[in-house]
Amino acid sequence: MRESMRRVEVELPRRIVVVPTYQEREALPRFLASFEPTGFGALVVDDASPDGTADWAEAYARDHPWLHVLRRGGKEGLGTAYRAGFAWCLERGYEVVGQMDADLSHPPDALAGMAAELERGADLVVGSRFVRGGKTVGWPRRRTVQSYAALLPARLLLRLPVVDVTGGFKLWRADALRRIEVETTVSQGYVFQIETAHRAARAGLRIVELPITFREREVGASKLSAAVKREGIAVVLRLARDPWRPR
Ligand SMILES: Nc1nc2c(ncn2[C@@H]2O[C@H](COP(=O)(O)OP(=O)(O)O)[C@@H](O)[C@H]2O)c(=O)[nH]1
Ligand SMILES: [Mg+2]
Repeated sequence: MRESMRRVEVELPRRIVVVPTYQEREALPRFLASFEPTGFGALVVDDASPDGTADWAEAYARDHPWLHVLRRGGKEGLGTAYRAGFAWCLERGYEVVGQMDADLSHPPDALAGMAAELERGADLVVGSRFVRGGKTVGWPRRRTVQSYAALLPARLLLRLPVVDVTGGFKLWRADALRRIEVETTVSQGYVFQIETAHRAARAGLRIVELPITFREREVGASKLSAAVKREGIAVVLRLARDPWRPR
């Protein structure tokens, strides 16, 4: 058989991490370089970033078959990006689906230990800033106070067993995402993290938190806005009144 006719079967990883991006053209190349050795696949979900994040990612994906890019029409919010990304991964039969920020805040080398917890029987593993051994680097005190101000009332009102309920570094067993019916979550923005933690707890999933070191971004800017915070309060209050019930 001629070389050119031989089809090369590339075994794609059955584990993938969803990486939402908005205006991350500067951070993404560095993130992907540090991510590649993990052996996980990555799905970049970009909301038409004007800085050309998606164009760059698509070009990079041509030589990096473990990378996929989902382009969306406009900035619709972190929660909607995750819903679209999770649907993409579940349709394609991935067994483990994760979440990570593109700004190098979450350490890729923690993924192996998180995956080991799934193999030991966890349904959801949270890379946690706020359990013993976890920490945040580069956060002004104001940001720590803000984070606790969001996290503590949400934890109390919803009786969440997770400490780092607002964090965005997680690995899910694909079946666990199906159990929580992630496609029917309602959050547009960052409160998606709390909504999914709430559903995970209500569904009785086995949740493990592992300590991580979170580093505040050195390039690009945070997308956390006042509207996102307002939606956070509204959704938490709604969930407290009318919690989701597993089928
Ligand atoms: N696709 C998409 N990604 C978003 C959106 N908002 C934030 N992100 C991404 O979500 C991740 C976390 O956002 P970031 O601004 O770092 O939030 P912070 O760490 O809380 O300051 C980053 O990778 C952002 O690019 C959005 O509306 N759509
Ligand atoms: Mg960030």
